[in-house]
Amino acid sequence: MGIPGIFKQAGKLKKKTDQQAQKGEQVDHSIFRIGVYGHKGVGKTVFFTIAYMDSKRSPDFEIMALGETQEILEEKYNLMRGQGMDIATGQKISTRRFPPLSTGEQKLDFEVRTGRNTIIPINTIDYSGELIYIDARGDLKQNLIDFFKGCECILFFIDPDAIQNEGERSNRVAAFTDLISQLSGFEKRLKIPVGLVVSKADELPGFKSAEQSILINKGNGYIRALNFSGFLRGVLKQRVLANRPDWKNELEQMLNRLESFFKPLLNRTLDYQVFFISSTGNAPQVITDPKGDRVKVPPEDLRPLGVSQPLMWAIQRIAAYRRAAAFKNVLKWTLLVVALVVDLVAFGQFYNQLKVKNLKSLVENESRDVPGAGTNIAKHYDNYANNIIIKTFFGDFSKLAQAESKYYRSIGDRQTQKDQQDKFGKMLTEIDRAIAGLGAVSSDSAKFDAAKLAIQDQLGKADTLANSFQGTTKTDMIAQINLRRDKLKSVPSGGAMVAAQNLRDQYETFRKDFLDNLAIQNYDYLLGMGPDQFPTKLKTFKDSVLGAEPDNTAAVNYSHFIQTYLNAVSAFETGVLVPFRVEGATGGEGGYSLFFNGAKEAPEGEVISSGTGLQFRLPITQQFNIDVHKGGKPTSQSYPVGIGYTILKLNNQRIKFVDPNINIRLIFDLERSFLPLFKDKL
Ligand SMILES: Nc1nc2c(ncn2[C@@H]2O[C@H](COP(=O)(O)OP(=O)(O)OP(=O)(O)O)[C@@H](O)[C@H]2O)c(=O)[nH]1
Ligand SMILES: [Mg+2]
Repeated sequence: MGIPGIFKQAGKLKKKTDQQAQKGEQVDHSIFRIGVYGHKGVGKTVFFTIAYMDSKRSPDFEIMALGETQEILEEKYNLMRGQGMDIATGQKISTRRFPPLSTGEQKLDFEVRTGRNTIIPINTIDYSGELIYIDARGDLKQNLIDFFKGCECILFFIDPDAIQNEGERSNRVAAFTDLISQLSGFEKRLKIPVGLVVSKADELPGFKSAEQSILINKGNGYIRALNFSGFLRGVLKQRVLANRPDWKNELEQMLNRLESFFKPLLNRTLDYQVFFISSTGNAPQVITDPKGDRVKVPPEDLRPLGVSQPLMWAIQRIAAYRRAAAFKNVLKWTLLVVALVVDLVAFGQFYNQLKVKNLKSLVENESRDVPGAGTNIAKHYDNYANNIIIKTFFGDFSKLAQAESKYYRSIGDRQTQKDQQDKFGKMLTEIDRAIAGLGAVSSDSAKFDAAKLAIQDQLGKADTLANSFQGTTKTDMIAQINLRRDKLKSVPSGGAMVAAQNLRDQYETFRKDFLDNLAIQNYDYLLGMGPDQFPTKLKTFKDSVLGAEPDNTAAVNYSHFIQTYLNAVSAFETGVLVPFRVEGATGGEGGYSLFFNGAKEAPEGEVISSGTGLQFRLPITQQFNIDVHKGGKPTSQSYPVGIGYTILKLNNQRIKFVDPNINIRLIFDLERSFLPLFKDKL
């Protein structure tokens, strides 16, 4: 049939309806009119054929074809199964083929048995999809539109190719939007259910089973009332998708592409559904026909998926509408309630949007550099998440916000803590620098004191910061601060430093005096009690100068050294036994003895060469002589020993007390007695 033929046939159909009306025949309202709206090649004819044939296998949903419909569909099915007949030659065709593209319109009459014995008559038409392109010629298209206007449910078919192809998609969107607006007229609400049917779903990699045929599952009907993003979220979080992540992703992508299809629906009706069906189940095969052309043929194993779903749904929805229409008032109220719910939801969304906007600006206004920003941001999220309306009606949003809050709280804390620790580190560096810089201003006591005050102030701030931490971090920080505090304490003020230098100088003078006199073994001076002698001078310095500064650590230390020295001197005053030994000088003779002539306290006795254990008590309080005897008889050698400490001078060269004639030496063990007492004391 060429184009004119199509017009002729369409004209006939129109005329028939007109005639029926003229004759006063009642249009049978008990018939369910279901419109399958689909562009060329979308799979309408194959769908009708397969839905019909496949229903024969289903126990509770059977489609019976009436009159010529049966013939038409069975012929097509046979063709698909490879049992067709070439119309031209009358020969059997044993290769499987898809039915040819439709021409014109073909009325299809069915009876559907649902459940046990409910029989529902159904009317629809199959037609060439050419007819519905938006720029198709006038009256035929109008005829189709008239048919659709009489329908109680529309199934809009679209195939994956058209969804993927942007140009084709917008074509379909335009047709769909046009259809919806024609159906709803001036009224905003669409009064019939509309199903969006994605045909040839076998072309979608994630589509595997009939379970995936229905988009909005039982119990999730509310998502139809949401705006598109809410709808999308609602769809994707359905339980059936939980274990099909691939399908979920694919679905998300596809629904996003289909967004424009939902827009006209979302505003006009709550009664819609989306289906994914495949009439062939398995993908079609491509073969080379006898003429050498590549043709697509049905797979050998036809396993239709979900094909009965759109029809079952259409029947259920129409039945529900009819029941509702029987109670017009009820319907009115239902619609009102539905409208109210929609409005409420809309209001809720508006409220939520405001809240989200507010939240966004609050979060954006938080300066990230400020410590605690993370916590503040988390608080904003918390406030939003805990808003009772958001919590009740926008649970998803609330949960998301809670998650954000948790994230920011952790980041916030971590970030703040790190920032604060860095800050603390910098403070310490600053304090150390300032303490080190005190020396430079020590001569100017005003500046010095000011600088010290500033450091104390910084230490106070560091304290505050440290106290904002907890646990070991805090303990460590406080220990660090205390170290600096001690350091600061030990830095004397400007004046104090000068004084300290003075004190050090004076003490050093004393030390030098001591060392000088020790070098010349001026023991009378070092140990003597006279006013000009060393211990007296030392004591005066200690009492009058050092004693005046009991808080000065250096002064206290000097006093302590001086006191030990003076204690040692007192020990000498009461007498210290200094051991000495007599050795025969190299090549010397034996048989000598020493006599301490006139010495009360000096030990007496025979001194043999290398004898040990003899002692002198120092200081020596009376004059005496050491006489040398040989063979028990005095020789002419006699050595005078003076009062005081002069005897110690014997040690001047270690062997001072040597008589070269008799070759003995008298060795005072000053190393062990005197020097340990005084040396290094000062
Ligand atoms: N992959 C796949 N391809 C299909 C399926 N159904 C139909 N097709 C392919 O789509 C082509 C067109 O299918 P038809 O049912 O004739 O399409 P139509 O909507 O009736 O097209 P018009 O009659 O021109 O409006 C077929 O020849 C097949 O190649 C299906 O379930 N899966
Ligand atoms: Mg067709």
